[in-house]
Amino acid sequence: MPMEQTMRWFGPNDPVSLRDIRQAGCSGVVTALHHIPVGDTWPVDEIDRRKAMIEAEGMCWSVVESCPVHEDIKKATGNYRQYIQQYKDSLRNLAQCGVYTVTYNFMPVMDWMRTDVHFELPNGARALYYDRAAFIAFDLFLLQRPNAEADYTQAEIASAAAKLQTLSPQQRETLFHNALLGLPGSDDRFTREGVLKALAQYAHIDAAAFRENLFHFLREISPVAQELGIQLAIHPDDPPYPLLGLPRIVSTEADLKLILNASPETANGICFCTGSLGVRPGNDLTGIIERLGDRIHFIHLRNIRRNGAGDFYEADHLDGDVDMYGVVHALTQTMRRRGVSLPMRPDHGHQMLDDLTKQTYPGYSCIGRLKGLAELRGLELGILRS
Ligand code: DNO
Repeated sequence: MPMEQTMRWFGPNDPVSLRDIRQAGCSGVVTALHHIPVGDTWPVDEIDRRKAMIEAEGMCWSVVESCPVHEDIKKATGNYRQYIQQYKDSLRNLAQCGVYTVTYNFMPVMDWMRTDVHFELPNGARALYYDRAAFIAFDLFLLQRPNAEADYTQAEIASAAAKLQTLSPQQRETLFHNALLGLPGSDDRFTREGVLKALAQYAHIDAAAFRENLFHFLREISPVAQELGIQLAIHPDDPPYPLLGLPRIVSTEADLKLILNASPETANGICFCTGSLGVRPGNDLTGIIERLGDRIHFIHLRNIRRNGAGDFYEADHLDGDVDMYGVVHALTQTMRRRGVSLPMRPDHGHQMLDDLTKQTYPGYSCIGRLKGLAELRGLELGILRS
């Protein structure tokens, strides 16, 4: 049984249309009600309307990505109890409409982080890039986060300073904006003041406290999800290590195990993202599938190429440091054992060909994802037939 092929759609304003996604070969769509403010309940009529749009193009709404978690829940402050209730209400409404897989993340303040969203590859296509020295330069010299120096070695600070010297004022501006790009699916950007304020609110929340906040949330929502038949899929940290002094607790296999053990329902599961987990050389991706595969509810397949300095770029789906053959092989075995077809989306793609002149969400132009999906589909078919 092959994986269910899906693509992410950012809704009616996405320059990539549902028809494009259908033509790419997808039967499922991954989307979210991005226009609903974070924390508000997703109403049934809005869910139904979105679902009808997808079905009108001959596909189904396979996965919600994301139903975002309000910062109050992450910090266990303010109105977090009410936000948890509202989260449960959104799950109830989704189940009522027949949408049963929900992805979310528990990264504080920001979601993914890249320093360059137009990194030019030798063939002229563009990819997303994380340059650690540039990121540190952003943190120390552009954001000027108080006490940031304490998080870095002298050598790191020196190479960040050297990096800054190579950047023109325009490039510094671009770096600043890239690092503060809003959540995917929104055009809002953080301001410097806004970020510093948001970061300061985590000053007293270390990894252990942050983990407790996640576990509390899970113990509240997992039983509800289980009863509704909803599968929750937590997305790993991207990149999978602490940034800007913030705790990150979904970065390793050990983290994932703690999360799965925190609430025993099978509804409490994982979005297995190879591009996020793969950035840490110590993460054994095929081993994670073998050991935690029963709780994988959604799959993001993406490749990355790292260097020894903590930099990485998003490589072709079948090229890079992630052993995509091994990953897809392990996934096919897990699905066979469980008797399920898990939804999979090619995560990100290069901006290439006609898309080079189009304005799309970073990582989510059409042609590069179509290429990735086609390659992955062929890889999987070959594995299934051999
Ligand atoms: C980036 C995405 C993430 C992901 C969220 C899930 O392209 O993979 O933004 O959607 O972290 O909550």
